[in-house]
Amino acid sequence: MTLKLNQLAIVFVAFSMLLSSCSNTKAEVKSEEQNVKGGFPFMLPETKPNRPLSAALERNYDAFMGPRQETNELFTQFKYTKLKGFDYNDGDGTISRRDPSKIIFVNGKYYMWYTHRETASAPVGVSNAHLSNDSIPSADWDLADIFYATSEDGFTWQEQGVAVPRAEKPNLGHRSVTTTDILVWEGKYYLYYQAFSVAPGKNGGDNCPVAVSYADSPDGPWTPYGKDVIPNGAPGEWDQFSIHDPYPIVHDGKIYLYYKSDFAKSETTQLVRMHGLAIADNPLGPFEKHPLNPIMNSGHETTLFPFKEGVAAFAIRDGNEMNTIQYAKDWVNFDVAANVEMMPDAAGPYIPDVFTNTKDGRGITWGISHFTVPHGNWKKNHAVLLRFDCDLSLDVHDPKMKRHHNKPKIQTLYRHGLSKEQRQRIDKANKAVLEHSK
Ligand code: AAL
Repeated sequence: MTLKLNQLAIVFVAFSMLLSSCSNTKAEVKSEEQNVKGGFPFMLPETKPNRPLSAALERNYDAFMGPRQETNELFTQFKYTKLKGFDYNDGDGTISRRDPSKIIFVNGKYYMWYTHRETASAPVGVSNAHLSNDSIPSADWDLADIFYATSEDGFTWQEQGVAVPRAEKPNLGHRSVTTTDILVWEGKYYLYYQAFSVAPGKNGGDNCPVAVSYADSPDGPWTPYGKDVIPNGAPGEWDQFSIHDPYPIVHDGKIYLYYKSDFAKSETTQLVRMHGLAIADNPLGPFEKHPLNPIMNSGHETTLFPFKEGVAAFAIRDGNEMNTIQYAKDWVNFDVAANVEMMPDAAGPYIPDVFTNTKDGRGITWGISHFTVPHGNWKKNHAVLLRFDCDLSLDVHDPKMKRHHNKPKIQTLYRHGLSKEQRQRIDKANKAVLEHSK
């Protein structure tokens, strides 16, 4: 018996020595192969070099579609153009247009839908919702209807009027219908939108479910389905109060509807915005919420487009990964694919293949977005629509859109100055330091 054990021990020691010599050999082999003489090459290899790399260089090749911003198809600059065709009463806050839908091209024209508010006075603000009433709006998107406009070139638009009006009291959406997006499915048109039955802010937050209306033509008439299709989450869940920015795309023969929710607000914590996904076989539901929700940890309004076999998404001004363009090969698990600047708010892109169930998304080059409080005067709070152009397309290569960064004017930085309290705190600290050094 002891003999057997000794033999086993010898075999074991021999085997582990062999192993370590192997792995060493492999590592030695690896570094030998990679032991490219000298430092990292001056000309940045377009493909990942076979040499030891730092985490940052590993990431530069693994996390991005190109090692340079120029060759990263999901990196772009954004360029903005003022639209023709919309009047805002000299920006006095009584007319607002915001949260545009995706754009579709039908019968030789571009169509878009958006939130339209025309009220006697400017909004009092979500935090002053108690001052709102049947004619005074709380938020900029309160007391609103869904309007639509058409265009031949995407720069000059003709406002066509109301598409989906507020519902009759007490029906869902009788207070305000907003933040809509379009789906084209089996030749019919569907508009999903936020349906408010209480002034935003009056029931503790910007709380609403999502409803839908349908039509045989983009010019309507639109028939309201009359009940919510993306309900709020169960009590205690992240999306229990708000389902915002419904954004349907066709994938895998189904409707993938992405949405935002505002949550985690408390006495001491600010709102968090994250995105979820709900999937259905039929535009009128039932929609099944994805068990991994939230599926994006950053962003505000939803903007997505099919890209290659996956989907790309904008993560604008909220969250640890804000100001990024993200990519999910499986349409669920997103990674940062580019860091960008001056992203369009509430962007509604023109996406030719968004309803084609494509397995090879070609990307986007333009769309319509909004800009809130354009004059910086909250007493005249409203939003305006504007056009954005970019190069997030596999079929366009515009070097001007791949420039590394925009240079803001110094006034922009000075306008973003310290508050009186912040300056007083610094002055007090400086004084203490001086006192101390005497
Ligand atoms: C927007 C969107 C939703 C919110 C409000 C109006 O930016 O996220 O629509 O409810 O703000």
